Formats: sequence, C-alpha cells, structure tokens
Amino acid sequence: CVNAKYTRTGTKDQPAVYRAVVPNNKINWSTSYEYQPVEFTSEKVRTSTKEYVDKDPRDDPKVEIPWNLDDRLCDRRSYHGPYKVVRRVPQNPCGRTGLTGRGHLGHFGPNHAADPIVTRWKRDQNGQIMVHPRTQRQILEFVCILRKDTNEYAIPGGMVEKKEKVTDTLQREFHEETLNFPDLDERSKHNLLATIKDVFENGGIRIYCGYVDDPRNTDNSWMETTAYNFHDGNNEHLALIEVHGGSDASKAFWHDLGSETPLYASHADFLRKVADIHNAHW
Ligand code: RP5
Ligand code: MG
Ligand code: MG
Repeated sequence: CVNAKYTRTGTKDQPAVYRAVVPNNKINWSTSYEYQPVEFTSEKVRTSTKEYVDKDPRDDPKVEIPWNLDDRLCDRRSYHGPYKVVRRVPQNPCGRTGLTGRGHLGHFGPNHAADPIVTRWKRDQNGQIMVHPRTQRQILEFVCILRKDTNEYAIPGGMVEKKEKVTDTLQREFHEETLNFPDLDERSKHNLLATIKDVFENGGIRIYCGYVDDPRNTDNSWMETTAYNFHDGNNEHLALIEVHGGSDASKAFWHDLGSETPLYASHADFLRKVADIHNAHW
C-alpha cells in the first residue's frame, strides 16, 4: 500500500492542513527518520458525541478500544492483518503520512468503506460497442460521481455504518449518491431498488479490498475499502438506469473508463483492474 498522493488533508471548503513532508524512502516505519508530523484532529471529530465516533484514549486512561477486533458496532480489523498499537493508538500499516491524530476520520485504525463500480459497454447509435482508436479495445462506461468535498471524479462509495454489512453499504451508497430522484413515483422507485438489490446481491466481482490512499489518512487513522464490480454487458438491467447525483455527490453520470480521467484516492487502480478483467480499453 502507498501514502503518496495528497499533500494536504481536508476538503475544498475547509482550512488546509498540510502534512509534514515524508520522502518516499522514509515512509516505512522501520526506516529511521527525524520525523516531526503535524498533529490534527478536526473540531467536528473532537467534539462529536456520536456513539460511533471514538473517544481519544490518549486523553482518558479509562477509554479502552478493542483494537484489531470486530466488536459488532465497528469492525476494527485491517485487511492488512493485525496493526501495531503505539502509545495507545493504532499505527498506520502503510507507514508515515505526515499527520498524527484522526484528521477528519471518526475512528482510530481502519475506517471501512465500500465502492460499487457499475459498468456497461459504450455503444454507438446502432448499439455497436465502441472501440478506442489508441488501444483498439472496447470501451467501458462506469457510473462516476463528482465528489462535493474535493471536487474530484470518483466511484460512488461510502463508509460502512455501524453494524452494516458491506453488501448493504454498496447498495445504500449507490442509491444515495447516484439515484437521487425525489419525484419518482412509488412504483418506479420500487422497481429501481429491486433491480439494484437483485444485481448487487447476486452478481458482483470483488475487485479489491484493503488500504486506500485517501486524503484523510493519518498515522493513526486510515481508510480501507471493498470494491465490487457490477457489470451489465448486454444492456439488461443496470446499463439502462439513469443516474442523478445526491448526498456526497454533486453530480452522477456515466463516464468512459480509461487512464485519461484523474480520479479520487486509489479509485483509478480499481478501475484499471475492472478494465483488465473485461479486456477493455484503459
Ligand atoms: C474512499 O473514500 C473510499 O474508496 C470510498 O470511495 C470513500 C468513502 O468515503 P466517503 O465517500 O463516505 O467520504 O477512501
Ligand atoms: Mg455517501
Ligand atoms: Mg461517498
């Protein structure tokens, strides 16, 4: 895993908090380095009274958190195996990030997310699958969003909520971020959700699970995700849906899948795998 892409944390609307510089060859904890990270936990996280946001065990010796375990409220296990706990808080398994504390994340340790990658073939007016002139490979389209926070193109993923299963998170986030149709009649809404449920629960390919190079990561809190691809190769179900942005997404749209589009966090790595699996243009 890598910690490389972002020099600051936070979003376009929040004051910038810059990371201490960590040269690539000093990211690993086992390499000695005169390291002076910036300590940062956002006001919102520090003052939150939500049951689901951690208390800081460094502030209160009575706070005990079941590191590396799933206590049912929250799964604190990492896809990368047991992580170290140093001075009462977890240590990022991918190395130094230039920031300590929780930044904008609610949990110390892994913060789990899920990413639904919904794809179809790009077709011309006659229904023929289009081929990219450079690679001579067929072109996929995926449901893409524009994130409200960073203004970057992204997969419509989101955080796994307390006690939620990843399969439910995939459906909920896809629904919230890309199917925002408040005026849809009840019957159409029901049919749309039934289609999503049926496909999402019966037909996905797991593309990735593990660390994400997310702008919110710190030395003590980081994002991990499970990404699934739901592909409708014959325009039978998902390929036919229209999308409209909601929740964290200011826009949602079908977009060509290819290396030409810069994407949020590690999302381009996931899409590249999807292209490989379908032997499509990248
Ligand atoms: C990324 O953040 C994950 O890959 C996922 O797409 C996203 C989840 O966070 P929110 O969209 O809920 O902010 O690390
Ligand atoms: Mg969301
Ligand atoms: Mg989201």
